[in-house]
Amino acid sequence: MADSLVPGIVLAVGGGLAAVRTGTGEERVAKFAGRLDRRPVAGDRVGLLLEPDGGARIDVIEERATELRRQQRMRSEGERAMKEQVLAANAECVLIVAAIADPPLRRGLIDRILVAGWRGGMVPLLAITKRDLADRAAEPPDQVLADYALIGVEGVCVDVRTAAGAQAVRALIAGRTAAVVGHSGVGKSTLVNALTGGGQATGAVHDLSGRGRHTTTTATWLDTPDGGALIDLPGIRSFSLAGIEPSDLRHAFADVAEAAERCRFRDCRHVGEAGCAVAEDVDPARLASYRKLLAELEEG
Ligand SMILES: Nc1nc2c(ncn2[C@@H]2O[C@H](COP(=O)(O)OP(=O)(O)OP(=O)(O)O)[C@@H](O)[C@H]2O)c(=O)[nH]1
Ligand SMILES: [Mg+2]
Ligand SMILES: [Zn+2]
Repeated sequence: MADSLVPGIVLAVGGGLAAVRTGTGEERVAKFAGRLDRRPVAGDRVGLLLEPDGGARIDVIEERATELRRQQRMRSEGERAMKEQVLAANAECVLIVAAIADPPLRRGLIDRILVAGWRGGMVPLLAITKRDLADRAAEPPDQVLADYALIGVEGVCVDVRTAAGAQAVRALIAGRTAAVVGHSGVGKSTLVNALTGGGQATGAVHDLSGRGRHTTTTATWLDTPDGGALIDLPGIRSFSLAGIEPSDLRHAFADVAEAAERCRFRDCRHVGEAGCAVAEDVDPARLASYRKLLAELEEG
């Protein structure tokens, strides 16, 4: 990094500007240098040129240790135009948040984030929220947690609004940096607030003030008191995978891969062949999600 630049971290990006924090803890609003070859995102480590008027300019974006990427459909350029989008940089973990109910839990979405997280170099973690709504759950949360534990994903099921729930999520993250991802309204900001000491308005605040539901619109980096940080992300409705090969699915579907070794036929596609161990041993919800993703990747 050139002598005149100071190191900083990107806290949030919006409207062609970034909120950054310098190594000395000072926060500034920064412009982007014209020569940047990509857009900075929350979590990026950057080299800043500090301007005398209190502004700053991002001159360098350092190589990212991890990246959470997806494809985004471009509204302006017709139905099929897709663009790669980096949601967060340098998080050690991706905390996948899904509610038991309201909105309903979607394994397909969890699996997509899981694949993208592993591919991007992050440790995936699972927080199932709204435990208090268990009587409305389509499937028992313990079953969901057990299925993911089988492939090495640690998880908890909590009511985020309780102290015990927040503590369980805190223990899961264990002082690391985590990008917090999931469908809108599952409780991401609620848990980020609980773990960072608040400061951000959440649904509850807005419900009280009668302004309707609060929705996070910008990825935001927030420190946790235990030395880690959380990147609170806007809710996602869909998650299209970017830069993923079929072979990248093996981590997220280790249960399928393991059973496949016991199929009678070496080239078994697990679609009704005799002696198929996958059909026999793998949870049908897991298998359905795997098939859907595989078909999509093979098509693309
Ligand atoms: N019953 C119940 N409600 C919860 C729980 N966690 C969060 N909520 C409520 O769910 C609503 C949405 O919470 P948020 O934290 O704003 O959700 P979010 O995931 O950040 O939503 P987006 O920013 O739109 O992506 C709020 O009214 C919360 O109070 C929970 O464990 N149980
Ligand atoms: Mg939010
Ligand atoms: Zn098979």
